[in-house]
Amino acid sequence: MESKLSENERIKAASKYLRGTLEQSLADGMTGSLSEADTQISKFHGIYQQDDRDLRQQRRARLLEPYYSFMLRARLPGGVCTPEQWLIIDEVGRNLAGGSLRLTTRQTFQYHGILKRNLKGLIQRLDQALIDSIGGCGDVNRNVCCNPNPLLSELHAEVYDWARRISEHLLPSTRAYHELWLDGEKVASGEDQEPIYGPTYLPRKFKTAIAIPPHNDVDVYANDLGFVAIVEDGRLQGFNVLAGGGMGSTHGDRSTFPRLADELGFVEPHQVLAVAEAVVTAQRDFGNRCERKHARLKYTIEKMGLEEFRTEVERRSGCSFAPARPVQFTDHGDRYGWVKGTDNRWHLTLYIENGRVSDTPERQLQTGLREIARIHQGDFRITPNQNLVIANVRERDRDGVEKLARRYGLLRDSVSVLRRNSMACVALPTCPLAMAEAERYFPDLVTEIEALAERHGLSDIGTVMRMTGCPNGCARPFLAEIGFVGKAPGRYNLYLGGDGTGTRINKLYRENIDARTILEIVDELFGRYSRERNQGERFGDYAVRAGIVPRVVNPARDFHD
Ligand code: SRM
Ligand code: SF4
Repeated sequence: MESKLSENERIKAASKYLRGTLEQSLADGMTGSLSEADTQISKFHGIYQQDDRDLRQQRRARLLEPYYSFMLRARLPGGVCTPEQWLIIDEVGRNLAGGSLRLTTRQTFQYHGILKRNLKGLIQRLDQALIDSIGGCGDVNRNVCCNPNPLLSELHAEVYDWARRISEHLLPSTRAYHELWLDGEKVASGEDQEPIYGPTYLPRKFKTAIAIPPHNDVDVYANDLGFVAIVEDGRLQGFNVLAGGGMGSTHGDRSTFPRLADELGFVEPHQVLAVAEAVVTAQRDFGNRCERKHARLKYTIEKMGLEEFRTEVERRSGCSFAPARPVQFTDHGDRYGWVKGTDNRWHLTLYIENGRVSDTPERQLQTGLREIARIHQGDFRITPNQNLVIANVRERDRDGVEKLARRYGLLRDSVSVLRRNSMACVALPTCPLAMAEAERYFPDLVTEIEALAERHGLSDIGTVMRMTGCPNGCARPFLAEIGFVGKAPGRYNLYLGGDGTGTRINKLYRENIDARTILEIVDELFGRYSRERNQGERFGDYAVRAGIVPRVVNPARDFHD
């Protein structure tokens, strides 16, 4: 029996290449929201309709419609922007959005709390900074991540250029964005074309990242499409291509699971765009368009089998994969403070707790970064761990940048390694899918875990801890050594056993536990770890070696067991 296409497929097909009825929805002053179908189409333009969940009940009781506002996610390949762009990004956040910025786990920034009437002006102002939000969300290729490692300056520039080119190559080509937001000339929708995507785009979101070993800050194995740079004698030889990674799952649903991407093989740089396009079109044609829960590339590969998928990509791209080259990753976090690149430029990585750029009574992060942008001659790089690098600072400008960073409290030397290696997703109050708090609660939990670490003589451990408000996995908790995943208000599933390099999926240890139980468990396990660990052994490796959790080898089979 043939299955029915999902509702999203009908909406995309009827959208006339992503126009939908957005023009009318935006003009409707009677509501702060868009029509139901337009809330799906707006995502392709980088826009999510949300409502403040803290206010839901109160407003319902007063018979008011939810407090609607919008989140906009920009496209910023490799997370790189200039100081001039930063100043506009900052200004837009203060004037047209909720006041602050949010750096994301995919190296871009989001605004929350944008009112419908301000959307167009906001997009136009960003356009003046040459920043767009096309494909920030939606069933297309999203922001392309790229290792921001400034140490290897020339190599970073070359690899970053590939991130930019892949992003451009896989952009939707519809003129809808220009027409709707930038007053571009109207094109009859029938004349639009999508040579790569076709009129119904992809079955589901699609993510691409490039890593430069030994650093895996981008968590390359969590992406639908990954490129691992192969460097010999300081020169880029090509890339190992990976396909089929992803984090999203549903509690208790064994047909969904996080998955590490598989190796397809090695290609030379000139083959990158053809291979990227072939992976995308194979997913376009073979992905599941009936059940969105099973529509990501990881499920397509599980169903087709890796060999058949590889052959399909080779056929479409005209490239033959050579055997993947051996690679070794050592970490998937950021390196903080000042470092000097191979070209003698300086780079300062700042810790930004959970990516939230705002002024607080303790530190004026937003103001400080604005002041730095006013004097900075290099660039800014958002990291895949929600932090920020003030990059390419000349020797003679270093003191000036450092002085401002100190004045506004941006250099948080006393922050523990544990906290620096932790991150949380947005969750409440804006995320409609959150089952529990993450960003607003995690810093407090980390404080309590820091105290436990200290009690057991583990103050210097850099255990990677991540929290999300639901199992969609936006802070990639299933790659953490300790992952907390929201189950219900105040309750989390606890996962253990990531390897600290983003190359092993962790395993459920306890389900649906509250903060008190979490702390009791961590206390006990840290005690055991401090007594029984081998020299240099990470907590996640210890948890697997000691049999606290089994090693997850095949998540499709044993993630939920
Ligand atoms: Fe995510 C949905 C926030 C990275 C997996 N994610 C959402 C939404 C848009 C909720 C929604 O659908 O309405 C969240 C908006 C919250 C808010 O109020 O801002 C949201 N995701 C985020 C961000 C902002 C988290 C953060 O704290 O930084 C990240 C934005 C990245 C970006 O700039 O593009 C973010 N999301 C991720 C990642 C990490 C990554 O890509 O490396 C993942 C796991 C990897 C993956 O895709 O498998 C991720 N987000 C999801 C999923 C599950 C997808 C799946 O295959 O099941 C959803 C839900 C969905 O798509 O249905 C989701
Ligand atoms: Fe929302 Fe869940 Fe993503 Fe957190 S992990 S931002 S709660 S969808």
